Amino acid sequence: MTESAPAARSAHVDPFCRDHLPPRDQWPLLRYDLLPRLDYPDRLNCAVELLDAQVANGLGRRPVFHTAAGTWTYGELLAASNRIAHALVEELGVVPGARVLLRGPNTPLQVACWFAVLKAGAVAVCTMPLLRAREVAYVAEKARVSLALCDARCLDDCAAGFAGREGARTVTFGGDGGEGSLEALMRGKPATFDAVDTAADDVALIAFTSGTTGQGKGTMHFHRDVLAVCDCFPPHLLGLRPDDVCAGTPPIAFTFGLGGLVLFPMRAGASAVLLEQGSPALLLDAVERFRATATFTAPTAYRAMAGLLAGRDVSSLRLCVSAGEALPKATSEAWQAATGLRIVDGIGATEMLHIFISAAGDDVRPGSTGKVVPGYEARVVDDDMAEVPRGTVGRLAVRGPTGCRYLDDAERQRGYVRDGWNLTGDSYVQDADGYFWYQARTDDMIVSSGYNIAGPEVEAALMLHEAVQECAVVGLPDEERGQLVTAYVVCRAGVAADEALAKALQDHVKATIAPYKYPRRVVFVDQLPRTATGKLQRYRLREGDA
Ligand code: 3UK
Repeated sequence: MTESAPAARSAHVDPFCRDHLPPRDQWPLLRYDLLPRLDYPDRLNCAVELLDAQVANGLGRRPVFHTAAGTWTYGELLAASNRIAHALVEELGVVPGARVLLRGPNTPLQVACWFAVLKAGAVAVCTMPLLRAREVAYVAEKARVSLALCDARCLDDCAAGFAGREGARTVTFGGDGGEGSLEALMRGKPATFDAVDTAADDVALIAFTSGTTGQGKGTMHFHRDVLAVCDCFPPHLLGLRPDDVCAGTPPIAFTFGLGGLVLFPMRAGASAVLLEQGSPALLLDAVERFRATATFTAPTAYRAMAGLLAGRDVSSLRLCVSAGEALPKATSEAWQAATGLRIVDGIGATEMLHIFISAAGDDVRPGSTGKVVPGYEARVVDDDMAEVPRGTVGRLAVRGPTGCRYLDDAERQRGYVRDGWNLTGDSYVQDADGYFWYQARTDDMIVSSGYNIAGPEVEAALMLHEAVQECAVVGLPDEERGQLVTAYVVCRAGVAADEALAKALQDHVKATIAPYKYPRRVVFVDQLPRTATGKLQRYRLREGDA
């Protein structure tokens, strides 16, 4: 373990991140000894490793990003990011350690900005395009941001979110390229840049959680962490090759998207399709048009795409990765029936940066998330952190080369990290073969008449019914039972949502899983409340906000 090794000298001139990391004794145990390749040098700039090193490896003329507007090569991405880095340092006063907010749909230029920020030794703070001014203001304040690089199309919320910040400046890109724009500031700058020699444990990015329950939390990740996620899950489960073409819907502000669409393909010398809008239908279009070999999206999107495949050619696909929410067995089977491909499910978290439990190929057991990813350790524990016997429900605890360090939030830090383990807030069962079976978010367990009922299990049963497009199952307060198992159901197009269907769904659940788990109330809705990353907001349903 490198834990006891003295930290390399930080390159940060602006000490904000270092000063707002949690106290060392509240960090998770960071383990680099579980895989030989995690033995990184003390000085490391992950942007150089992912980009400059690949051009040095001879990939300069190879494609890195495909969009409707054309293809960018690794060499073009390198040149653009170097010019932007010059603009940041020489025109915009960015010093190592400064936080730079990035905002916009997934585009090559936004990714070039991301690399430029890291090369300048600064810290990237990406925000979802869906965030509104109030949320931008929250992120900017929490991370003390004074510069934003913003796609011209999202300027309004950014400018409004920055309005009250003294000395704060927003620079746009992707617009008309006029005076003051990023393009104007880049003009004439050299295509080479001496990247700041950061310490492996200098903060590289602050990722905000999507906040299923309230204000997002800022999670801090080091340069080393960015490489670690590239070197654990992808090589062991995906085996990306230079001719792979990744495509997906998540924004790069969601670390699922950052990994799947930028970090993982680039570490492998492969390319990715960047979509400015991420609907299931647009993802299918992209797969066909760019002959994508790998997709990264959420379970609901696979379920929707399975119904849209008629007349489509998705024969280029060889890998489909699902994360963000539990992948219901019904969705996994529907996708396999339609494409012949088994979805690779994986649980990740913003706090952990990326995926730490997964399974691929013949190792997949539908309904299970998989086994611990090489490089990580995972176990199911009780409230005293003792491992529970296999087959018993408990809390998921993980550790490995990445882990939770909240920005300036001692209370939540104590909730997420205990005894050096990260507690993700999920309840799981591990079976005798080492597979992990998702039950529910710890705070989503329904307790009805003394029974513990996992909402997602009831959802999985409902989804086996042909009338159901999507559903969410929560416990609503009930005098008699404590909580009443309540199902919110979105029907497939053309299905009549009536009493008779409600009864049929209840009977179907009773016949599929233990009858006491059936939804005593069924509510038909047009859509379900979701976060910007597509996650169900069960708390809103519990608060009666359907
Ligand atoms: C839930 C899952 C069951 C789980 C994420 C891949 O989702 C990501 O990060 P978030 O911070 O949310 C974390 C929480 O989401 N979850 C995610 N994946 C699964 N539950 N099965 C899954 N496969 O509650 C977890 O604690 O938004 C996912 C990569 C990077 C990510 N940030």
